[in-house]
Amino acid sequence: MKARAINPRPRPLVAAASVLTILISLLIGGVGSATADEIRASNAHCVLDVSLRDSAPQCYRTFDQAQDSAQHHSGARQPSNAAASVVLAVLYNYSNWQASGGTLTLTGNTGCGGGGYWTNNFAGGFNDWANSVETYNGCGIVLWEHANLAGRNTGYLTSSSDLGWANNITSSWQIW
Ligand SMILES: [Ca+2]
Repeated sequence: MKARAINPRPRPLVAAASVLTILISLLIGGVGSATADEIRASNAHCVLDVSLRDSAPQCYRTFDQAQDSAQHHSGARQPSNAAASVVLAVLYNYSNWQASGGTLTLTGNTGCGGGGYWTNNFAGGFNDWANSVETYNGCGIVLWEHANLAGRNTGYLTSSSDLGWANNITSSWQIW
């Protein structure tokens, strides 16, 4: 179900700020366009640091560029004070981990298994979007049908080539 139906009155200033941040990220990353819908349509490869409060996805044209950024291998894009990050999970728009439809890489400041735990709603471009997932660094993920961990959930997944009933309908997640 669309997040809009769950939360019929989103805070417009927050939404506008998110779109602006995504726009800036896209310009820096070189993908080009602006809105969450355009991120979706462009099959962008985005990285979100879930350990930072209110962080926005950084988006790139290619999966390799996104992974370089996620693992801080790409010096040119890294702020000098950036902390090391680890990949927690990669979500794919398509089944079978096909990156061509766009990806969302979730990173944190530590892996799982040592108490790492995160939860969030999917940003606009990634709501009702994921079809497959792979997790890393001791993590697993639970995907929920609605925002704020509501509705049905997938159970704890470390890897799934096809989310089945949950394809294109999940709106929030937990990782630990
Ligand atoms: Ca999809």
